[in-house]
Amino acid sequence: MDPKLLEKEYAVWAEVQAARGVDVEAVKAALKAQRIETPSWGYGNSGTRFKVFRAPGAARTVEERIADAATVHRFTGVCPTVAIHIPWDRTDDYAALAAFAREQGVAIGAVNPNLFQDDEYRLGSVTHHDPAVRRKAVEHMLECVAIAGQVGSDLLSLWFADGTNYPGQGHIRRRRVWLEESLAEVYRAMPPGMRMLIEYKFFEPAWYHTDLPDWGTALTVAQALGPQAQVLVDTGHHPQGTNIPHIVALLLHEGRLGGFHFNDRKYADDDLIAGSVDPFQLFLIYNELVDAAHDPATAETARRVAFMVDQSHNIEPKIPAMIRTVMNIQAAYAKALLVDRQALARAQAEGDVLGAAGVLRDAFETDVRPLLARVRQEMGLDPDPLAAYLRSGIQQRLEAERAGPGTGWGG
Ligand code: PSV
Ligand code: MN
Ligand code: MN
Repeated sequence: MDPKLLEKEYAVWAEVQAARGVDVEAVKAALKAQRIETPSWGYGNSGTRFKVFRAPGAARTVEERIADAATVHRFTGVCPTVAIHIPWDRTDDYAALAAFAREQGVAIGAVNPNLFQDDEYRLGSVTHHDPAVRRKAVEHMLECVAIAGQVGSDLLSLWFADGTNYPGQGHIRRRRVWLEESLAEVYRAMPPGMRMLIEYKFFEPAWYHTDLPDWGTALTVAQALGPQAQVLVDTGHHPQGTNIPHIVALLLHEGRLGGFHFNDRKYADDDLIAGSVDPFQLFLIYNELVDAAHDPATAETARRVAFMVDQSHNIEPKIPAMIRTVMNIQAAYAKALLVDRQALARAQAEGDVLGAAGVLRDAFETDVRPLLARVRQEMGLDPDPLAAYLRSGIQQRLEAERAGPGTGWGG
């Protein structure tokens, strides 16, 4: 857009919002301070169990995945860390990998052990009936605690595929005891300040029962372990119709909301671009976070929440998909910051059902693009990061440089 027109559009926007009582400068400051972590695995080739399509220019090595995360950070300004998955991102020298990331302009964030790809894990990892398999799983998590230390990360992010496919296949309570025992050993190995984020998922790959199927189960495990254990909410990991903003509010109340894996879905764990299918849900999640940030009882928990993306871009170009993701998340946060919290509290206190719902709708229906464009300009960025990336020639360069074999990881 013509810069003069952009300027005018923002001026009118800011005037209207100020007249509504919005502290526009505070909103801009919050948006500039927002941090979103992108996942290394979102930059390599991925697919479904039917087919992996090779995307021209997709990252093939851990260095290329980190470099692509750094590119996303350069265009968006709010993605200074990248999550790694071990062994997909395995290397001989993690200190050197961290230094490489720093040179690129990012840091390594959450370390994700992989407890689902080895043959030994066919019947589970930390809940396997064979102590030798549980040992292997614990050793791998301990290795990831050490890796986190070497790369300067304070987040260990855990997801387990553990579960059973048939009634009677496993002893559910015994498996729970093994899960807690295994995690307790890892918990004890974590240095102070490191957090263990426990992710749940209601089904897949197990079809009859999953050992960590929901937020309540993850919460009770975290509570049994101690204050450094918290729950990770992956937005794609719930049954249809689940009220995720409600879960977010309750975990904040318990002081146990550790982080998110943002993505969107239509049916199950589809791993689509966050905010692409249900932007209203993403807004309502951020509405709970902003509300909690204003409440002394929950502010500290809200401040430490790790906002991470967990997506696989199977048919879309990876870096543009990640930039789009970040823009969608920024829009959701911006709208949540615009909620008139006094009007909302008043409507709630008066039992004004439509009034309260209307306050949220008003914020959600506000066009925040002029605001975000301005925020980016003030951060020294292009007001439209996606268009800027597509114009930059980087994609064409990557496609030329990375032509040839290699799918990223696993072959
Ligand atoms: C599992 O579906 C999951 O959401 C976990 O976070 C994994 O670590 C990630 O996907 C990548 O497979
Ligand atoms: Mn996830
Ligand atoms: Mn998932």
